[in-house]
Amino acid sequence: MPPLTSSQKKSFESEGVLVLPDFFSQEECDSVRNRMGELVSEFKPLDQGTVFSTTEHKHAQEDYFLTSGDKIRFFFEDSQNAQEQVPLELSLNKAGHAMHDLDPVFSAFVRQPKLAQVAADVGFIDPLLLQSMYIFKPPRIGGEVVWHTDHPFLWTDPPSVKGFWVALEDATITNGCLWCLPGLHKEEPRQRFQRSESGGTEMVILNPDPYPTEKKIAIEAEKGTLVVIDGLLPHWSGPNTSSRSRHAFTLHVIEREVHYPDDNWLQRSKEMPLRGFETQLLD
Ligand SMILES: O=C(O)CCC(=O)C(=O)O
Repeated sequence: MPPLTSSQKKSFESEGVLVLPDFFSQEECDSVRNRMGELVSEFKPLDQGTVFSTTEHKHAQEDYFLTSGDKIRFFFEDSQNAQEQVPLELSLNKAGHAMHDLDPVFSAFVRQPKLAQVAADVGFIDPLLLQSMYIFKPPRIGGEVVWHTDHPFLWTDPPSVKGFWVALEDATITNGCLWCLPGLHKEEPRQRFQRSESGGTEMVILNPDPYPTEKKIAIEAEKGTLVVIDGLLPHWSGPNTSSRSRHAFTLHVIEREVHYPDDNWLQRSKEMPLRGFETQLLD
């Protein structure tokens, strides 16, 4: 996999999104899918489950979510019978947020020269791997992910976060693929998600205007496709109304030499500092 071409780099700068089909092999995708299957089978839901919903936000006040930045935790879909589905992965919304540091299979998946090279090509100087999520988007109950940008959730001064989203299964309009608003990453952030004095979190609205979603484009992506998303690019995914799941993995990366505020929701313990790609570049 060669480094990005100059036209791909220019396109990412102007659009805020870059789609790279066949970036990961079918086997690489299956390695993380199978590993997640094992992690799910070890999970004891009755003790720990919590619902993750971008429309309801109840999770955002719960300790189980707020302390998950350096753990592997599971979050259910917000559906009446979600926790009774068999097998369990048919009820899960996502797992997060540190598979890439805690699990050897996920660590090997992200710490590959080809991914480190793309990160360098889209501008990272000294990248830190902040957050990983495995998104299940199960058939019929997989929920909408509302329009948002990633910077408000993973705030740095100056903004530096970028998302590396991987289709682990074919993502189509019917099973809830990503959509985005190309070019809008040049606008100022409209909100900031931060820890509140009460011990929970709050969404501070900086600009209440809705995004001009009539300009949205669908990112239908075959298994193995990498989608690089600027931290200020508005994106969305619809509910999965189909009979097929839409598994995806996403890694959020920030620059080391920026300010990472203490009131960001995602905080690591001192024993588990953020790490980089720790691999050679392709050049
Ligand atoms: O996979 C999805 O549906 C949403 C992913 C997302 O919002 C992200 O990776 O930042």
